[in-house]
Amino acid sequence: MSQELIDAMVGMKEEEAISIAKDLLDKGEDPLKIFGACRDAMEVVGKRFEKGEFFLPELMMSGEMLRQISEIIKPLLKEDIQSVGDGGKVIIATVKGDIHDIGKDIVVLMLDVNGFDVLDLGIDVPPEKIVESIKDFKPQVVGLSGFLTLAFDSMKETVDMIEDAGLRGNIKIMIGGGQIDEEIRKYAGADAYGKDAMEAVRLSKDWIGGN
Ligand code: B12
Repeated sequence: MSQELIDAMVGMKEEEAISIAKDLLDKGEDPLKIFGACRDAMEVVGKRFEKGEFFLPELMMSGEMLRQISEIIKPLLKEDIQSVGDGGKVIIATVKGDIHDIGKDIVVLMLDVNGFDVLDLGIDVPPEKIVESIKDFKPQVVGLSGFLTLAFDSMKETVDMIEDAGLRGNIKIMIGGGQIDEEIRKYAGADAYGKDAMEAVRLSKDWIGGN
């Protein structure tokens, strides 16, 4: 059934994909598994785009399908998940030059339903804005998202600017997104790399004290 969802998404069959996702939920499928299938579909779409078989409209359509499926899943997660992060503040942003926000939005959603107070700064966020927001919002954790190769430098620039502003000692920085890995974490000088939204929750929970 998950494979059917992947096929529908890769086949750009919007209505079919949404209806399969709804059916899976009705049958009691774990919402996070549905996200997993969506991710696999996006992976295929991305590869086809790379090979020149898909173009921007397909990238946009796949993004739109995932956004709609997230909207359906959201209320169920709110009911399901026990709050763990009371009192924790997290800032999340997609870094400068990058406008991919679907992965970031899932991270925001998962932190939110887990009880964290999340400030979402949006996309293409310059380091200066992140520094200013840290001063105002006073988070314990900052999460930087990016899907493009150019995001690596934006992440490094952001971490450096946080350091230069004298704020680095008070906060933990996690990074994530499509191309991000442990190597990029070292390059950017972040504290941790998270492969998915659950990892973002786990890291925040560990850092803020697991309340
Ligand atoms: C959808 C999509 C788009 C949509 C984005 C819509 C949107 N609102 O986000 C649109 C059409 C706008 C788009 C545009 C472009 N895209 Co695009 N896009 C994708 C695609 C297919 C999927 C990305 C996605 O949303 N995945 C779904 C989510 C759920 O992914 P996920 O990784 O599972 O997310 C989890 C983790 O990453 C993690 N996570 C995410 N953020 C964070 C943060 C923290 C702190 C933590 C801990 C974890 C974490 O948690 C998430 C949830 O579990 C990818 C291919 C791919 N497979 O990644 C290409 C891809 C990222 N795009 C690519 C490109 C080239 C572009 C464009 C430059 C194309 C163009 N010529 O204009 C533009 C860039 C514009 C810009 N300046 O940013 C390339 C990047 C190549 C590179 N090396 O830089 C990719 C890899 C496609 C490819 N294979 O070529 N794109």
